[in-house]
Amino acid sequence: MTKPEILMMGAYPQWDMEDLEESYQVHKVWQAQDSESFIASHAESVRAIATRGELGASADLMKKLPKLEIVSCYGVGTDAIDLTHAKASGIRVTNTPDVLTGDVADIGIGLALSIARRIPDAHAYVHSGNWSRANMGLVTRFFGKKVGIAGMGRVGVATARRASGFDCDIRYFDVAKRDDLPWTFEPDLVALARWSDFLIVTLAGGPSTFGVVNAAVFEALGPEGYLVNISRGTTVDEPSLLDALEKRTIKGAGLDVFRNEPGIDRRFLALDNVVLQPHHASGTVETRKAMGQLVRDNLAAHFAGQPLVTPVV
Ligand code: 8YV
Repeated sequence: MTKPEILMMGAYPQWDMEDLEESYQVHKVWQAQDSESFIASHAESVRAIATRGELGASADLMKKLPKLEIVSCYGVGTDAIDLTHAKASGIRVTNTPDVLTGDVADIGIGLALSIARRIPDAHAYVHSGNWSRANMGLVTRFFGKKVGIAGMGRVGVATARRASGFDCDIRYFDVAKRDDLPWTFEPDLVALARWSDFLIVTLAGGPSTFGVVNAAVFEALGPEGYLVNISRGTTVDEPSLLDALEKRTIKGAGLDVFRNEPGIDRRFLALDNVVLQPHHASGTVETRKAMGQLVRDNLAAHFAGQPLVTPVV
């Protein structure tokens, strides 16, 4: 039997690649000299796209593949996939929810601790030999502080639970109050920022959240406030964030995501009040194994005519 053909937009770990190549004919876009002509040369036979959260699949790409049946995304965020086009064209879409929630929430708390307690600076301080000359300057406490969570989806809930373990007071912003949760709902993001010592952004990406964490939010967060972003770079108005960090109208930021990845704005690199991560919140071996398995399970279910495991569309 001939193997179904898959267009892969970016690499997965070796264990996933080996597994996929056993069941499918895999066309690797990222290895092509000229991706346009590479895609065109396989357009008539590709039945699935395997992509990653940040790479997505545009309507343009899908339109080039007349036999396309399914887009399987290695990541929970589908904001870079044109779901409207997929739905209208009968193309199924799957993602990898739940399996990455804990890791992303861990990094939300990890970034809050890292920026407030200045853990990377402390590490550099010990390395530099300065410790024998003087003690490092004092830092800011995290436990017991006011933590505002913007976006009370799976990652927001997991982050709030973790912050509760640090005896933090928690409030959250979202489109609606959730009656199943014990924390205080705040329908106004600026008001949440004004109340918060730490504002942790866990919103889904996409047009409805584009740039909502803006200059007014930073002004409300104030010179003692910290921002943590583990959502998408698109949710934050980045020039305003950079201004606030440079002018120290907020105290600092812990960031896993950016507007332009991996070529982030170079202004970030000159700052001493940030901790930066390379969009790696879900990047543990354990979670990435589970994400890859879910991508493969969805593809296998589709080609076996079975219900999809985690359908989006
Ligand atoms: C991944 C993500 O880093 O789940 C998402 O939406 O952005 C991340 O978990 C990414 O999809 C892997 O490349």
